[in-house]
Amino acid sequence: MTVNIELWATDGYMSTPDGNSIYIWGFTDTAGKKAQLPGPRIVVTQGDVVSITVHNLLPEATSLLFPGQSGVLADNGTGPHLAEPQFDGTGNLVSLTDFADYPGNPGANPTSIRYIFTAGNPGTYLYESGTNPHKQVPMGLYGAIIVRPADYDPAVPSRKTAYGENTGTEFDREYLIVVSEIDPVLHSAVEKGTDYNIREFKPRYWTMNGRCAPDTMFADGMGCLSNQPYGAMIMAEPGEKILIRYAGAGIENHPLHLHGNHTRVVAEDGRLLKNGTTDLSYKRFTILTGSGQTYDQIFSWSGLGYSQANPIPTTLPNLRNLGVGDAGWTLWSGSPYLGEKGDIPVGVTSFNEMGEYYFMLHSHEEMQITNWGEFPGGLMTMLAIFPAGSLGNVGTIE
Ligand SMILES: [Cu+2]
Repeated sequence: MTVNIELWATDGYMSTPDGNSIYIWGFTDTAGKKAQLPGPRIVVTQGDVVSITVHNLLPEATSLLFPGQSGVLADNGTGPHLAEPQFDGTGNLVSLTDFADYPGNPGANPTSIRYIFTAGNPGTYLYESGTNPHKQVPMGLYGAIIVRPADYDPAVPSRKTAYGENTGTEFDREYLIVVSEIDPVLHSAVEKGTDYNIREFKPRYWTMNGRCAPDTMFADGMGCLSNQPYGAMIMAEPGEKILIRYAGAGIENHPLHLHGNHTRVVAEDGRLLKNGTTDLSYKRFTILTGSGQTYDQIFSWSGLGYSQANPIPTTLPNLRNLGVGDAGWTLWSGSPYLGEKGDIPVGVTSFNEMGEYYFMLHSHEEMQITNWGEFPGGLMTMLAIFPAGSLGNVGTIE
């Protein structure tokens, strides 16, 4: 089928947990709305003809590249043709692909452009600006595309997969984490129209789905983060297969790791690491999420053999030997048993809702877990293990 998507390239503001408000460029899929960070998630099915029209409201030309898609066509009113790099009259590269002009440009080229491609492979992909990308992508003109396999059927467990039936990529819940970084000096220079030397790019904030920790742990669609609609909290029940899709939309590489769990990378850049005879999928504790790359991982939390019959196969320390009184231990439920709450020492605030377990997921480059030098922040979120049967349809991307 044909999927028609309209995006407006416009500006807006993002919030950071330290009270800053940062000017961004980005996309919205609703006319008249401000830009969101990252751009709207695009979820299609393998074989779909995807038509994306970009309306440019920015003060300079912009465009979209679709890494991982082939045969992308562009149409700015003269009919579809193969999208290709654009040069000015003297042979200088002005854009890596066909672009939409900006309103008021005396050149009077169209300010809307349509891109068309067939989603050939399932997987996780980025879309991002191909015009002044060193500036426009960090400003926020990027987003992610999920392509479902052609036989995807969420009602049939063997066909609720990332890459198709019999590829070993079944999942119960899925999460998408798009990482990037922000140099506020660039954003303020673009807002004021002043010069900025990209060679002096020095990030002060790092984002998961456009948010800096601890905002990463807020739910989707929080009113206080109106232009940053996507949370990055991972929630699971024991034994479930959890699919985590990482996408690196920034310039830096980010070593992301999940405490207490190895994940299995089943695909990179939207390509399954397995064919009929060879399985190149691999287990990792830390995944160096490269700039421009995507990683699909599946793991299952079983907690040292946790089961209903054997809830905690370990010897518990005395309460006095636990660090629950210290700042930062506020996710302790008071009970070591999943789904139970117990007494908390006087003076300790517990944010634990129902006896769930928490594991941190963060960048192992320590500077990236700060907000303008202040720890904790940046590329950090949590995996929370909830009691069986308590999560409903949390972790469903549509
Ligand atoms: Cu760690």
